[in-house]
Amino acid sequence: MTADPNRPRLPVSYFAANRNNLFNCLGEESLAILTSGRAPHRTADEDYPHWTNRSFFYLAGLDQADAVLALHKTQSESRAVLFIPETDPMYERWRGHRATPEEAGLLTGIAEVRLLSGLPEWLDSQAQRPGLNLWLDESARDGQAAELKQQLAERHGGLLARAQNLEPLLVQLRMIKREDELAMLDRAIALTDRGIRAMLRRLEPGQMEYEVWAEFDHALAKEGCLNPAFASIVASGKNIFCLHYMQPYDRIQDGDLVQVDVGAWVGGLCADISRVFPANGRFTASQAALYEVVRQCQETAFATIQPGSTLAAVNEACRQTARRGLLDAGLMQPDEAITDYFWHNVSHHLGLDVHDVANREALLQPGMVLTVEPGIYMPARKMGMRIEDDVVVTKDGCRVLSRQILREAAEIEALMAEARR
Ligand SMILES: [Mn+2]
Repeated sequence: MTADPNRPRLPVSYFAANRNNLFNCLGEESLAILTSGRAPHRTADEDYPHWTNRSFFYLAGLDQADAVLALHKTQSESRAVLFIPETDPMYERWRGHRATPEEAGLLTGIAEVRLLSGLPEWLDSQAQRPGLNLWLDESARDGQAAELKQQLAERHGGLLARAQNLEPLLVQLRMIKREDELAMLDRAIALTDRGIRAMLRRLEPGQMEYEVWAEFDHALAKEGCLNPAFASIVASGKNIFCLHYMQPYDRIQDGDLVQVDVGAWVGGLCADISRVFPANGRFTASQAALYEVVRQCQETAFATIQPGSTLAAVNEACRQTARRGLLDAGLMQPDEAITDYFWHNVSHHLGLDVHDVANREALLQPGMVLTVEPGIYMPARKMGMRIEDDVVVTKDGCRVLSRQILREAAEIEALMAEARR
C-alpha cells in the first residue's frame, strides 16, 4: 500500500458512499452478496489476467480475486462484511502479495473483514433470519460467482430460488458519477493525451502500426499504467473499416489515414479517446472534408446531450448532421442512405468500465459520463474515421472532459509538421 502518485486510489469515502447508496435502495432484511471474480484458467499453471468485477470494486474498493462482499441490512443496522482468502505463503511466493485482513480494512474502509473459509458458516447463520431477501449480481458470470451459487443451492436452496437481481440497482447507481470519479477520469484523460502525443511524434509513412501502438503503451507504462483501459486500436488504410481492429501488423502508407482509439486506466477509471491522423501529416481535400463533417456531428452531440435527452436522440441528431454534411460536401448522393456510412452508435457510458453499465433507454441526467464518437465510414472512397471525446452531463448541457486533446484538423497538421522539423 504505497502512496505512488502515479497510481492514485479513489478515497475510502467514495466506496463507503457507494455502499450507503446501495443500502438506501434495499429494504429491511436484505442480504446482498457480490464476488470480486476469478480469472479463467489459461494454460498449464497460468490464468488469464484478473479483472475485478466492477460492481464489487465500486462497492468494496478492493482490486483482487476471490473476495466476497456481503451487505446486510436489518431494521436496526446496515453492515458490510468483507471475506478474503487466507494468507497463503505458497500463493505469495509464486503470484505475489494479497491483502491481509488489516490491509483490506484500510483499503476498503470496511471494519468487519473475515476469512473466506468462514463464509459458509456465516451464511448459515444469516439465512436463519425470518423474511431474509437475498440479492445477487446476476451480471457476474465467472467461476467464483458460479461456485457461490452452487454453495447457496446446496445449503440454502429456498433463499436462492427467491433471490433478486442486484444488477438494475447497480446500473442505476453506477450511471451517475461522483466528483471523485470525475477527478480520477480527468487524470486518465490527461495520461491518454500524453500517450496520443507520443504516438503522433512517431507516426509517419513506413512505420508499422505496432510501432505507433507501442508508443502509446510505453507512454502509459512510464507513468504506472501497465494496462490500458482496453486493447489499443491503431488502424491504417483499409484496416480503419474494422472497428475493433486488433492485429496492428501492417505498414503505414503515404496517404493513409491512421485511426487510433485508446484510453488510459487510472485509479479504476477508464478514458476512451479516438483521433484520426494523416500518415504523411496532411489531410487530402476529401479527407479534410469528411473530417469536418465528423467534427460537426460531435458538435451536434455536444449540443444535444443534456438532462432529459436520450442516447437515441443524440444518435438521430448526429445522423442528420452527417447526412446534411456529406450531401453538402458532395460525398453522398440524395438517394443514398446515411446508415450505409454511419455504422455505430455515437455514445456509450464510461466509467469503471470502458463500455460501462447502463440502461441505454434512460433519460440523461447530470453526472452521467458518455463518450461522443460519431464515425463515418466510406470504403468505396477509401476513407473513414471517428473522433471520440468524453463528456459529463451537467445541469444544463454537457462538459467536454477531453477538450485539451488536440482535435481540429489544422491543429493536428501543425503539430505533425512541428514534430518533423
Ligand atoms: Mn468508445
